[in-house]
Amino acid sequence: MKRPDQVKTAPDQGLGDRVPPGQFVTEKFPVLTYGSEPKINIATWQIRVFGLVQQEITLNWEQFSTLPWRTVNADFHCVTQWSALDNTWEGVDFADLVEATGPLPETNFMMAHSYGGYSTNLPFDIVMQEGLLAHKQDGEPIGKSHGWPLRLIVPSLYGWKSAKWVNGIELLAEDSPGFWEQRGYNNNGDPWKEERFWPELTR
Ligand SMILES: Nc1nc2c(c(=O)[nH]1)N[C@H]1C(S)=C(S)[C@@H](COP(=O)(O)O)O[C@H]1N2
Ligand SMILES: [Mo]
Repeated sequence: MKRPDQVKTAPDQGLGDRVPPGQFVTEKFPVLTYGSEPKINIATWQIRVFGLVQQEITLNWEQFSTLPWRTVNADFHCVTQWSALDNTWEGVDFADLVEATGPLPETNFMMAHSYGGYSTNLPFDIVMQEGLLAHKQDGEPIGKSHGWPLRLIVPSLYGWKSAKWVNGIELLAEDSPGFWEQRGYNNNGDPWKEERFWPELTR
């Protein structure tokens, strides 16, 4: 892995403290998918919220679309060092969907599950605060390769925490590593602290 002091960083690009250390700004929004892209039929699409809840819920697309929508403007930072600035996302507040289930007080973590088997773990308070279940990007339905019809967006963490094709939210008391977190990615993934890989891999 390149060390941060060997790569061109944000200050060279005149963006000041807008871009985390070791990142390059890209104009386009690249696709980053491990494995093949799941094929999703909107007629059978579902999202399920389960685990430490009073009342588990499963919604189809029609039911999901009746929830209140909001728009979020955010930057996106991938651990492979590209950052895409000023993305507009529209969708449902993660907290609105999850509060409908009555999360139990011992919920400290969550796992996002996706069509195709991808997963990523997150601290519950961060996602409740800023998580968006996004259906549109820059005014258009999210592209099929970018997670259509629904992806999680958690702007303050590296992109791998923003699960595409999300179909499950599992509330947990104990943390447990998701797909990339089991394969060498840092458990937390804060781009401002460059929490890219397991500490023992970057030493
Ligand atoms: N289901 C799923 N979600 C995923 C991934 C993936 O491979 N599968 N890749 C992650 C990574 S590493 C990044 S940087 C972003 C990339 O999103 P994009 O392909 O829309 O740029 O999605 C994240 N979410
Ligand atoms: Mo990524």
